[in-house]
Amino acid sequence: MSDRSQLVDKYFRVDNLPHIWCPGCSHGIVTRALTKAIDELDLDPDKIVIVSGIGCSSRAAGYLNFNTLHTTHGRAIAYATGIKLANPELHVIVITGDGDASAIGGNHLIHACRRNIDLTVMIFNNNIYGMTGGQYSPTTPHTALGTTAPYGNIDRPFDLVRLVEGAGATYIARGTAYHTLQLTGYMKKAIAHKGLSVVEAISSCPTYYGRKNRIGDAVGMMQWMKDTFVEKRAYDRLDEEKRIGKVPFGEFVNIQAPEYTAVLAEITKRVEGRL
Ligand SMILES: Cc1ncc(C[n+]2csc(CCOP(=O)(O)OP(=O)(O)O)c2C)c(N)n1
Ligand code: SF4
Repeated sequence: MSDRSQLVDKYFRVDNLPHIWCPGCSHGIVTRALTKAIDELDLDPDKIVIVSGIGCSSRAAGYLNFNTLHTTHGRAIAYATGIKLANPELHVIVITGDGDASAIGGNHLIHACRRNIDLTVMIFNNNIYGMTGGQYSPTTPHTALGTTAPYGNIDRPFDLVRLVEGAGATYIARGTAYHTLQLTGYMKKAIAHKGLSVVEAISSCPTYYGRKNRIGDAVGMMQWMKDTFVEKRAYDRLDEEKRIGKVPFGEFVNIQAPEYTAVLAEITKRVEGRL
């Protein structure tokens, strides 16, 4: 197991640093949690492929020293599906933002869940489009402010956990950049899981989401995560009234179901045997 600085030397392309993230952006914390999970699982880096879309979060792929593919906005899961089908031995991990995954890429997300293909999808959810200047996304809370919602967001947000559960994902967890130990644990289980796994990592964008919604700077946003997100077991014990303004984090789904590439290999074997 590696310590903090060893993780950077071992898993980051130090030549590509410094990164572009704003001071206080927690995408870096989430990215580090991912490398820690990979380290603790002791996986062969050559067998890992990181695929990202477009957004501040998706820039993580450029900093990580694995096989990486920085693709187009919303299409990371489509590329990842192709990679996994071509070489099912690989651990294919998608890094995507809330906008990338659930707006332009929403259809890819739900259909990958439905197929239960063995991909791990890490959604860095900062509740806003960071890269393009703070427009509201499908996870921006109702009434929250964004550059395109100056009077408050009139849309109702997706609950990503419930969305992917409904679509058929077989491992689902929500963690936060504040509760990093737990987040790393969920990432480990997601990567080790056979089937479509999703980890929603609550991240913070102090530059747009924090500033526009007067949550504050980096420290203010950490405090907000600490105050808002409650471990599922504790949340489940709360009275209805005390749940107001709180969001549960933890593991929501962990089930086994036939995995897409395995089913495809089985069918291929059967068909070829008949030829
Ligand atoms: C086809 C296409 N449409 C729009 C864009 C512009 N664009 C780039 S990143 C982005 C949003 C990113 O937001 P999110 O996925 O939430 O990631 P964040 O930057 O917040 O980490 C958009 C709309 C694009 N690059 N390509
Ligand atoms: S704009 Fe927001 S999401 Fe993008 S790097 Fe800055 S703080 Fe992070």
